[in-house]
Amino acid sequence: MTAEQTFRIAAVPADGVGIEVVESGRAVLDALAARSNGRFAFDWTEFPWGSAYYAEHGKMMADDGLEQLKAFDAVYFGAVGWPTVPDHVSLWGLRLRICQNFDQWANVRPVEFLPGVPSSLRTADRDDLDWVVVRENSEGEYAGLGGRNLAARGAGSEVAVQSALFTETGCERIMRFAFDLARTRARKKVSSVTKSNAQQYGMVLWDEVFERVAADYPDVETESVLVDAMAAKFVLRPEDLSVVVASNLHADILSDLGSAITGSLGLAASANLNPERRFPSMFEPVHGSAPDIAGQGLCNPLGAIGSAALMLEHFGLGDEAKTVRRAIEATTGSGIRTRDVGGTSTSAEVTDAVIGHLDN
Ligand code: GGG
Repeated sequence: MTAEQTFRIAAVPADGVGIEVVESGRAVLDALAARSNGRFAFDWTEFPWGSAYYAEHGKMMADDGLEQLKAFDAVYFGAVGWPTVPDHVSLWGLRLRICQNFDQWANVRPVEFLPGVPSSLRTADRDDLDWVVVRENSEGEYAGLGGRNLAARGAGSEVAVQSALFTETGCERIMRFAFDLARTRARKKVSSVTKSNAQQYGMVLWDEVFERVAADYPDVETESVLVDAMAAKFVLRPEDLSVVVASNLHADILSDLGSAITGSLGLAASANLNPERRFPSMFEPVHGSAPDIAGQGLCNPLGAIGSAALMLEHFGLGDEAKTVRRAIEATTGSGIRTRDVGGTSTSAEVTDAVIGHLDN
């Protein structure tokens, strides 16, 4: 049967547990398509890029890899990083290469409490919190600017400079994205994060743009918080958060903190969006490749499955995204959980349970 709509997805599992969780996410999406009575289908192409590819070819992806990916509606990514390749080489050679070349400037990272998942922050009146970290994903501290005076290497006097790039355009677009997102949520609030007391150029520009953009959204509550205070707030007053917008580095750290305090990094989903849709967007769990548990069937596939739900939303399949999220909640709520969230289930058992709950 030919489907009414077929979405072409490039799967890039890459390294370690990325391989397992991408398999889980694909299984869930294929099960969903099989239940759609021909309304939609997914056409997958898998790319073998990553650290194993590097060992054979001396590069993390094919030279024409970006050209190949352009033909797809989305990229579904696993995780990058393996002990045989320096981390900065693997990250820049694959994940950041895709994000930056496809101008995926908005990284959306929802943080939420899931039923049955133990969290020390859970109390009777704080049981179903959720907030979203919006990460500036194209510049800031990860702009790749700087250098080392390698001539001094080994002499004990080497100097390295790593600059952060903040442009008014980059700041403004991510802030408008955050404000527009806040308008869709029950609590219309944007918290902006900086370290502008100590970093007096880029971060002060960020603060000034935030103030200017906020004036266009009088219906949205705002606050500006220093990153150290925001880290404390994540732990002490998460109920005060709705949308948190931060630079590449700050949001990278805060979103990991958010997922850890709601139970596990393995639960966290993310979308790297090119909002203009000139290039494919990329969907991936927040976690890395976890070499210590890779290949053992122990990793938590829910971050990757949640990322697949974000991809469904991107395809305009909002109801189906809700179905997947409900199935995730039903799974954790019924006690089917991997080790990282206090359970004993394998990755395959969790994946099967999610698929089993798609019909409910
Ligand atoms: N699936 C996400 C992933 O592989 N992350 C590896 C990593 O080190 N990322 C750094 C970053 O998020 O910029």
